[in-house]
Order: sequence, then structure tokens, then C-alpha cells
Amino acid sequence: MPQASTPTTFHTGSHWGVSQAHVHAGRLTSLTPHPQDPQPAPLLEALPSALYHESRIAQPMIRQGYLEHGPASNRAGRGVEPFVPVSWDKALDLLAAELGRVQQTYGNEAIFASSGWASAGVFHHAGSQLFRFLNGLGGYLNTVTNWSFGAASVIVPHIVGSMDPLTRLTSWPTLRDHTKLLVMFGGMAPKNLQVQSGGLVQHRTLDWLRQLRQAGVEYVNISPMRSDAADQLDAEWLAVRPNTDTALMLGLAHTLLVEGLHDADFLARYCVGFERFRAYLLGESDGQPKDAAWAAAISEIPAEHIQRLARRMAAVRTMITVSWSIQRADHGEQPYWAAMTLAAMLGQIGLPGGGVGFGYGATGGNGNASARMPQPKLPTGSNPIKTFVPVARFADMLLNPGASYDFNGQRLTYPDVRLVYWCGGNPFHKVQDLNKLLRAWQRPETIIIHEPWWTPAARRADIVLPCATTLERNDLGVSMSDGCYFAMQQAITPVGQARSDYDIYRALATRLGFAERFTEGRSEMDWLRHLYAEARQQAAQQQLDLPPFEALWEAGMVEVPRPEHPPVLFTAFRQDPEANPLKTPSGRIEIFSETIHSFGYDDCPGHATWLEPAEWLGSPQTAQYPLHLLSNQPNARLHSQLDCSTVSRQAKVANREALWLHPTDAAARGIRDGEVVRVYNTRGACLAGAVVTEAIRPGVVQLATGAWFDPEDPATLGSLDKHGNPNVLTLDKGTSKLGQCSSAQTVLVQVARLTEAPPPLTAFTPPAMGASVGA
Ligand SMILES: Nc1nc2c(c(=O)[nH]1)N[C@H]1C(S)=C(S)[C@@H](COP(=O)(O)OP(=O)(O)OC[C@H]3O[C@@H](n4cnc5c(=O)[nH]c(N)nc54)[C@H](O)[C@@H]3O)O[C@H]1N2
Ligand SMILES: Nc1nc2c(c(=O)[nH]1)N[C@H]1C(S)=C(S)[C@@H](COP(=O)(O)OP(=O)(O)OC[C@H]3O[C@@H](n4cnc5c(=O)[nH]c(N)nc54)[C@H](O)[C@@H]3O)O[C@H]1N2
Ligand SMILES: [Mo]
Repeated sequence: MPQASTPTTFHTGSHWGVSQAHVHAGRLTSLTPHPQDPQPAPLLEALPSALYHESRIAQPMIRQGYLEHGPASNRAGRGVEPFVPVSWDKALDLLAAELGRVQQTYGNEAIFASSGWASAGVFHHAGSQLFRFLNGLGGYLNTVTNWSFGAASVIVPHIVGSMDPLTRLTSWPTLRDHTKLLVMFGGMAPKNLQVQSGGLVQHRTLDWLRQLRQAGVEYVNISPMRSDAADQLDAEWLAVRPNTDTALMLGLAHTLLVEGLHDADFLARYCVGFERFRAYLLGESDGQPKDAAWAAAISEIPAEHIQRLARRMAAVRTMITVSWSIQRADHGEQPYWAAMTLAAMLGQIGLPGGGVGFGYGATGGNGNASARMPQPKLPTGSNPIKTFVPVARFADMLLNPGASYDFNGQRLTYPDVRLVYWCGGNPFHKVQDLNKLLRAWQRPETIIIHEPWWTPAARRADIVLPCATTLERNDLGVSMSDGCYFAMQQAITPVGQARSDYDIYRALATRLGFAERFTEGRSEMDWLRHLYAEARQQAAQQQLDLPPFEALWEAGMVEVPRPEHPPVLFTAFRQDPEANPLKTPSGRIEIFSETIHSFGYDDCPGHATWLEPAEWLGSPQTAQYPLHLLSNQPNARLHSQLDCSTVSRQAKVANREALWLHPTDAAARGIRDGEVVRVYNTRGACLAGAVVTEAIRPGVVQLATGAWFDPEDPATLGSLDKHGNPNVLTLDKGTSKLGQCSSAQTVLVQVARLTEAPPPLTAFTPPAMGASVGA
């Protein structure tokens, strides 16, 4: 740790890039991108301005009522009562005692633990630290699936026996050399390429997409938003109605079938159940042929366009890509199943540059061939508690303990959670229907959060522990998608009294009597050396020579050779399906799944099916709420992270989150560009700043996720959010009984011009403080 007043430079890294931190007189002055990064993410600029922002949490804090009256007291006071700053010892003693009490009284199943994206780095990985600590304590209630591609993570293994169509995407060079047509359902939004979980040295995807274009690839962007395809791609824009991609895919499939353009040999040799699907497609099973005219009426893509696209897809080497956003919607399983089915009908699965891939462009590393390199991880130990809950059912779980529900063929029961421990995520960003969440939030007896900043979740906790950021601790970065290990060095002393999650858990484990088990006697730097040494040893076994830790720490980065012949998805299966069967019950692609059929779910039948979403532009609710709201990922943030930074705040409009709407919809409401608007439905209301643009189709508005929730009156449920968090509007409903994942993209709203003066924003002002309590 440097004390010098001469400028010093450190290696560092984040989810949005590897960089150097420049420090002067002990303070961070700037970050500069890694010299090898051809297109550094603008997000890189965010951390410096947020690092010393007044919304950093200065020291441990306890909600006043909780401190005075103990667990379970005045739970409606969360987010309303002031906080009392306390010493670390006081906070840790209290928390250790509370963990012991809940464990003794209700058992470890009553302890719910969750995380989120937190920061890059494999040692200070917030989730791993939390789960390792709680496993040391005897376990916790775990979650399954995920927010990003949760519905896919349940349905895709049923169809192809693995997650390969998401995790082993055919890589860019193969697409450049073989693909002629790239049909992108949900586009490939350039904004999302800034980010890669764990870090990324080189941002190259836009360059790849340009190379593909130069090689003659034609792009079709099927999305309500034109901006989901970079301008340079000259993509044809099919401005589909949100949540109707399944119908569109069925219309394409129907055209292939009736025009005899489908690959019957492929379907017979590599798939099961096409006959059942065929009967549905032709309307034999339900009286409704899924022809192009039918699909046009639902999706608002003209029938001739659908037919023409189907013929083009059959004529040339076609890669179908589907964004993750499309399955983050009611019945989100269906478009993924329909896309697999469509690709099977085209018969190009397993050929270079053909078939289907899910999530190209979702993050900056997707589509790169992963290097064969060991991936060090902090071991979390094993969890004796076997009960789990799907991530997106968090509010339902708290509101309905003991109630039963369906999940992927199982009948499960919501456990009775008494304590919520969140470390590295923001529930008041990620969960849908925040007014429902606010009700659920009053159920647990204790809520604990580790956070660097006063996020809306931290403001609503009982015990808030200030956490150090990446620049305030040492870590090891790993980027599988560009084959690097990188150093993440402590550049400054922690701001305020912040401590790393590791130090916090170590202190708690000491109080709870399992310090040795938790630390294994290692300091932070010991752990980094240990994790890297293990990786180095494994690498040696696969003839990969990694330099010693000191060399990595000095150079800042170690690169691993990338595969020369990147794999093509499903080649072995295509070459010999008998010798290389898929891990499905049939060993083949399941166009019809007996397993799913046997569950008897009305919202997920045995083959890809068009099922009307709970809310969409074709539903009767449009009489009151005529606009479909897309809450996609923000350009100027990672989720809710660093919303207080200048990068995120410069992207606001009239000091609110930007809401995109089409000129026709704006004119009909008398809304002008830059004005503050009110967005509302039966679940809630928020303010936003209008951006009037033709880059979005009529009838659809877009409000990115992550503005820090800022209700006008925190003591009243349903109060207007002054800032523009779309989750006050979204629907908290499982995608289906199969996946039970987030339906965030299924929501109708109305928008109106705000006639009165907007209330001032308070999201970035720390909560009120009560009198401080000594050690
Ligand atoms: N800058 C930035 N990048 C990020 C993130 C971030 O927060 N900020 N988050 C990262 C994470 S965690 C994830 S999971 C990925 C997510 O990756 P995605 O899920 O692909 O990202 P989104 O931005 O939610 O959605 C992409 C586009 O899908 C379109 N879309 C939405 N609904 C529909 C629909 O029903 N039909 C069609 N055809 N299109 C639709 C929207 O126009 C939207 O812009 O992004 C990652 N990248
Ligand atoms: N409406 C709508 N909602 C969505 C989505 C959507 O498309 N629409 N997308 C969903 C998706 S795909 C995702 S992935 C989720 C994302 O949801 P989250 O992952 O929960 O969101 P983040 O804002 O990344 O939260 C990470 C928090 O960790 C804090 N943090 C950073 N580093 C550390 C650390 O080292 N330790 C600790 N203790 N904390 C740290 C950050 O300050 C931040 O508050 O949101 C979901 N919610
Ligand atoms: Mo995500």
C-alpha cells in the first residue's frame, strides 16, 4: 500500500474491462483502459466518480427501531426510520448473536442468502464468500436458476440435454467464414457488449460483427427496437410486437413446411416428435393453422415478410440467434423451444455457421471460443440444507410460507424464512413488482446487507455493513472468454470504515467459533497465491505453462493460447448421433418432450406452443394500458451499479431515467422530448424523462433497469417512484410452472405528461442518521 505523494499506478479490472488505476496522494485520480483493448467500454469512467460519492456507506449502520427493540421490531420501519452508526464490534456482535438465534430457533433453512453481479475477481466474489461463510455455519436456503437466462436454463436441457446452445456458441470466425444470413430475435444490442461477468480484456464483438458484414453476412434485426442492431450492420429491421416471437417463429416454420422447404431427413434422423408438432403447426390438433397470416396478425410483421424470410433462411447458411431478454417474459420457455424447432426444420444444426445460438451479444465475451484454462474459484463447501427456491420467486416465498407450487416437474413448498442475508446484489433493482416486494420485505425478522453504497436495498435493511470496492482490496481476475488471468491490486485504503466481505465474514466466523474453517489460516494475499497456484498446477497437467504468481502480479496479466479450431456447436452429434447421442431421454433433439408433456402444465405443453402472455399488445388490458414496456439493460450502468456516478447521471433526462417512446405515441399524449412523464399501471407508477425517437416501434416504450428506487413517500406502499425504476411497473409472475423465472418483459403501461413540477430526486442522498452509538 503506497503512501507516497507521487502518482502510482495499479493493475485492476471490473466486469466492464481490465484497466490501470492511477492514484495520487492516496486518492484515485483516473482509470485508463488496458492498451490491448480495441474498444474500451465507456462504463469504465463510472467508478472514479462514485468511489468517494456521499452515498458511500461510511461505517456500520443499524436501523434505529431494530437497534432499540431487537429483531422483528417495527418491520414497516425499514426504509423509513433513521440509521444509527455503530462501531464494527457492536455491529458484528449483534449480527453474530442474531445468526445464532435464528439458527437455534428456526434452523438454517430459515436463513435465505442471495447475491448478484457484485464485482469481478474470483476471491472476493461476493456470492462465494457469503455461501462459504453460511456453509460454515451449517447451511442456508439456496436459490436455483438465474435472472439472466433462467427459463432457458430449465427448458434447454429438456430439448437438447445440455446448456450447450448458450455456453458453447459457435464462435465468430466460423460465422464469418460460413454464415450468409444472421436472423437475430431480440437483436444484439451494442450497449450490452461492454460487460462480461468476471471481466474482459478485449472488447471485440462489434469488430467481429463488422467483419461478418464485410464477408457478406446479411443481418435481420427482429426487435421492437432498431437500436438493438449496430448501425454498421445495415440490418433489416422487423419491428415485432414484444413477446410475440414464438408466433413469428411458428409462422416461419409453417411456411417452411407447406412449401416443402424443411429438411425431413434431419428431422427424422436427429429429432423426435416432429409429427406431434406438425399436427399443431397445421392446425390439425387445435383447428388453427399457424400460417404466415396468423403469425402476422399476432406479431404485426406482414405475412409476405414472414414468407420471404422463411424462404431466405432455407436457401442459405443461416444462423438463428435469440437474445436472453426474450425468455425473460411470460412463457419465456416457448420462443427458445420454437427457435430450436425452427433450426431443426432448416436442418443446419451442427454445420459450421448454421443452426441456433442463444445469447450472442448478451455480454461482450459471448461468441468467443473459450480458452482451455483452469478457472480458479473460492471453494464454498457443501450446503446441508437441500431446500431451494427459484430466484425469481423471492417475494412469493416471503409472502406465502408453507404454500406449494410447481417447478420443473416437482411439487415444492415455500419455506418459512426468518432472516435474509444479501451480499453483492440489489433486490430493489432485480425483483419485479417492487410494491409487492415492499410487502414481502416486511416479513423477515432480520435483513442484512453488505454494500459499498446506499442503494435502495441497503436503505431498507436492518443491519448494513459497508463493503470495500475492488480498488480497496487485492484480487485475482479471470477472463475465460479472452483467455487471461489478471491482477486486481489494492490501489487505495478503504473509503470510510469499509471492509472487504472476507474480513467481515472472518470476524463473524471468529465470534461464531469457526474462524479456522472459514479462513483455513490464509490472509487475502495467501488466498490469491493459493487459488492461482492450484490453477497453475492444473494447467501444468494439461501442458499449459503458467508463470509464477509474482510474475502475474508484476506484469498485470497472463495470456493463455486460444483454441486454433474453435468448436462448432453439435458437430459430433451431427456426424454420428448414435455414437454421440444428446443427453435427452431420446438421445435426440426433443421437438416433442414426453417428459414435459407428462408434467401436464397448461402453461408449458409438450412442444413449442404460442401461449398468450399475461399482458401484451393483443390483450384486452390495452384499453387502459396501451403501451408495452421494455425494461432492458442500461447502457450507462451495469444494472443498478454506480447509478450515482457521473456516467450514469449524464444519461438521465430531466434528472430521471430516460423513457423512449415513438413520435406517434408522444404526439398523442402531448409529450415533447426532454419532458418529465409519469409511467403507470395498476401495480405502480414512476417518473421518467421522455426521449422521443423513431428507433422504437409505436406502441412500445423502453425504460432501462437500474435507476435507484426513490419513492416520494417511503412510508406509503405504492408511492410514486420519482426516479424511473421500471420494476415498480413490472409483473412478478413465473414464466411457467416449468421454469418459474422472471417475466420482466411482460408488462403494459400508460404514459402521461407530468403537468406539475416534478419532486426533487433523493436517490443519491444518504438516509437520515440517528445519534451514533459508541463501541
Ligand atoms: N451495458 C450493460 N450491459 C449488460 C448489462 C447491463 O446491465 N448493462 N447486463 C448484462 C446482463 S446481467 C445480462 S443478463 C445481459 C442481458 O442481455 P439481453 O437479455 O439480451 O439484454 P436486454 O437489454 O435486456 O434485451 C435486449 C433487447 O431485447 C429486446 N426485447 C425485449 N423484449 C423483446 C421481445 O419480446 N421480442 C424481441 N424480439 N425483442 C425483445 C429489447 O429491445 C432489448 O433492447 O446483458 C448484459 N450486458
Ligand atoms: N425489469 C427488469 N428487471 C431485471 C432485469 C430486466 O431485464 N428487467 N434483468 C435481471 C437480470 S438479467 C439480472 S442479472 C439482475 C441483476 O441484479 P443484481 O445482480 O442484483 O444487480 P446489481 O446492480 O449488479 O447489484 C450488485 C450490487 O452489489 C454491489 N457490490 C459491488 N461489489 C460488491 C462487493 O464486492 N461486495 C458486496 N457485498 N457488494 C458489492 C453493487 O454496489 C450493487 O448494489 O436484474 C434482473 N432484473
Ligand atoms: Mo443478467
